[in-house]
Amino acid sequence: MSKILVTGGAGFIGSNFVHYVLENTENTVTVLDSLTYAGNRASLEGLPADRFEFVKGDICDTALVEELFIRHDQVVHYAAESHNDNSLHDPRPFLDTNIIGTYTLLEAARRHDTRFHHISTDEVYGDLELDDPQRFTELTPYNPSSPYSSTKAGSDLLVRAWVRSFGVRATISNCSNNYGPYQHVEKFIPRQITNVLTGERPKLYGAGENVRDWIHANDHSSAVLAILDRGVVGETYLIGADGERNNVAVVELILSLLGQPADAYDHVVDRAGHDRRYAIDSSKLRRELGWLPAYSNFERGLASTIDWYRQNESWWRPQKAAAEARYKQQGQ
Ligand code: NAD
Ligand code: TDX
Repeated sequence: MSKILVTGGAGFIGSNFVHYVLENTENTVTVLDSLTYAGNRASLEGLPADRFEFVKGDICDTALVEELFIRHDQVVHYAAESHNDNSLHDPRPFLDTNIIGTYTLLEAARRHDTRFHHISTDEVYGDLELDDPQRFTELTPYNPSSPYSSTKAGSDLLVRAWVRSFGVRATISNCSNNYGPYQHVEKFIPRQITNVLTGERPKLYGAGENVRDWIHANDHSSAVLAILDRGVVGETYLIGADGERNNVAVVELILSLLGQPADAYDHVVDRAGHDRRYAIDSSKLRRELGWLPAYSNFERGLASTIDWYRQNESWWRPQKAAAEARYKQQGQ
């Protein structure tokens, strides 16, 4: 049994991980989260009080981080500024949280010899052409495109340096695009679902040909647990579920699942520097740690995600107007 500290546990993937750990293991969990616009305490409601604690605070706060590392065996680090579009308009918080925040945690892991798992993204590898037969592997060179992905790449490199220089017991995972419950409505899939639910049309950037490799958040969580249990310190593992789809196809599926005509969407201004395609080869994780995704049917996973947004309007409603106001300013 472990005491796990989860940074960013009030965000989308972190909160899914916390639910997953408490449902599937006997471990206890403490969440450290500063509750930025992306963090939501309501994502952590109903958890067992004897195995779950919430601490509101910043990962850049050295004294608070020190106090928390003293009483935990393992740290899983999800906290980040995570949205590419925001990073194009105001990069500074991305440097503070993704770089300085990760540095602050690594120094504590070094002082306390804490097992540390760093959550990262496939975006550190840049993008692929639509017709490239290759997918990203652990050996693909780093080539990030946006302020967001460059700060994530920087944080990965800090972790690698702290492993090599100071012997920190860390692993890294780089995962593809997640979908599922508790995702902020600024992101692609929840934005389109909640647009339709509020009588608006989905908004596709540019032609909508860009490809993302979708994985359900629960499959991301099971992979992270496998790495915490059986991963080799110093190693990087790519996480993906062979879910490549272009954005038009995803919007058409959302429209059809919600009973709307397949062409009831708008094209809007494209994202600056928009990555064409991400695709993950997760064979190392499957081969070495025996991991397999459970959600092999994207349409079924998307349908249950749509149901969740239908049934949890009180969770997403308060975010919706502000997120759309930001997009409107950007012509998106
Ligand atoms: P999110 O934006 O939904 O959640 C981020 C959480 O971190 C929020 O709860 C926020 O309050 C918290 N946070 C931000 N700055 C903080 C700080 N300084 N101190 C403490 N807490 C802070 O993000 P997400 O989509 O859940 O992503 C989580 C992690 O997974 C990120 O590291 C991201 O890079 C990575 N990732 C995301 C995806 C994806 O598809 N969303 C894919 C691969 C990797
Ligand atoms: O309204 C939209 N219309 C649209 O066409 C939005 C919000 C997005 N898009 C496109 C842009 C991308 O091609 O959809 C795709 C997905 O967009 P996002 O949800 O913003 O995700 P992405 O930029 O791919 O990054 C996500 O996956 C990798 C997460 O936000 C990152 O945190 C993670 O690292």
